[in-house]
This record gives sequence, structure tokens and C-alpha cells, in this order.
Amino acid sequence: MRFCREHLSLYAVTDRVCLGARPLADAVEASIRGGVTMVQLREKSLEVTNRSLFLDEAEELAHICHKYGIPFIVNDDVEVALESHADGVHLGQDDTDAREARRILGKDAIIGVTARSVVEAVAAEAARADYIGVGAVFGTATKMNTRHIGVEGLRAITNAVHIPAVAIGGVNLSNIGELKDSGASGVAVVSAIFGACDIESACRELRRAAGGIL
Ligand code: TZP
Ligand code: MG
Repeated sequence: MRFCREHLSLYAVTDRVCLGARPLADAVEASIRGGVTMVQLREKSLEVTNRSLFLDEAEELAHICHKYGIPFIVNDDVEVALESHADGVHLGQDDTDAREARRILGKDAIIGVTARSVVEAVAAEAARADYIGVGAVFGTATKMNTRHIGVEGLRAITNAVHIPAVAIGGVNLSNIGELKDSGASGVAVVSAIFGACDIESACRELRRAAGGIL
């Protein structure tokens, strides 16, 4: 699928801890009905303990996202992205290099890279990443050991590169407005989506608010 910066408007990143017993596929479908513009499967424990379940989930989510015409991205694992027919992969600084991921997935793949500093952002752009994920912008309980860079840190990074940036980390309805004029093309959200009781309406409100920051 051809990537455009509008796909970053409201980027849902999955988390099974937030979901509890609720089925992942239902949650993702509800998020899309609520207006999510791109989905990432992020499985921090399964990727190590049960790769075949990770692949099954990726295939199921790829199918759902494609039914609604939005891109589906796999966190970390280039092989799972390839085998599940995902549209791309999101890579941290310790994951596969973006150039290597592009070689494996092909020129049309969507490659995202986490950037927590201007240096990392400039390197991601040089490696032909399609977008950067920048954060943690606000404090977050979802990811351990992450530094909180603030809106100023986000702005310094978006000013340093031409590729689109998505803000991640603690983004919710009450702070999303602070991202106006930050240069972000959208928000990547975990707990304010998948921890919500009503995922569809949470996404509808976040999508409306995300429209206000651009
Ligand atoms: N990368 C930086 S912060 C974060 C990731 C994956 C977690 C964001 O989760 P939440 O619940 O939206 O704060
Ligand atoms: Mg990673």
C-alpha cells in the first residue's frame, strides 16, 4: 500500500496487557471503525515465546486492516512482516537496520524507525525510513525504560528532518492538543485506545482531536 503522511493521523499500536481478556482482532476492528488510520502489531513477549502465534495474529490483523484499506505494520520482526503480508515494519534502534529491512521487504514497504533524538532522526531519514516514531513525548506506563523528551524534544526532531514524524508516549485526549505546531503528522497511541472500555468511541474522539493538531 502506498504510504502517505495522513496514515500517521491516528496510529493504533496494540498491547495485550491493555486488552486483558478481550480478543485482539475485535479490538483492532473496533479501533478502525472509530477512525484509526494505521495499525501496528506490537507483541513484546510473544515475539520471543511464541513466534507462530505472533505470525497468526499478524496474518489476521493484516486481513482486517486490508479489508478497511489501511496499512498494517509489524513491530520489530521483518520476517513476520514478510510472511504475514504486512505493509511494513516498525524498527527500534536495536532492531534490524532500516536498509536491510527495505532490502528484504521491497521498495514499496513502509519502514518506520523509532527516533528519540535529532541524531537518530537524521540517521533514519538517511536510511530512507518512511516515517519516524518520536517519543516518549509524555510520560508513559506502557513502555519501560523510555526517556520522556517532551513537546520541545519532539519539535527539535521534526524540525531536523523532512520525513513525517508520529508522536508516541502517553498521548491521550487531555494532552493531544499540546502537540499543535509540534511538526508531528499524527499520534501513535497504545493505552488510550486499547485500555479504553469503548475502543470505537475512544478512537472517534482521538481522531477528531488529532485533526486539530495538524
Ligand atoms: N514507544 C515509546 S513510548 C511507547 C512506545 C511503544 C508506549 C506508548 O504507549 P502509551 O500507552 O500510548 O503511552
Ligand atoms: Mg523494537
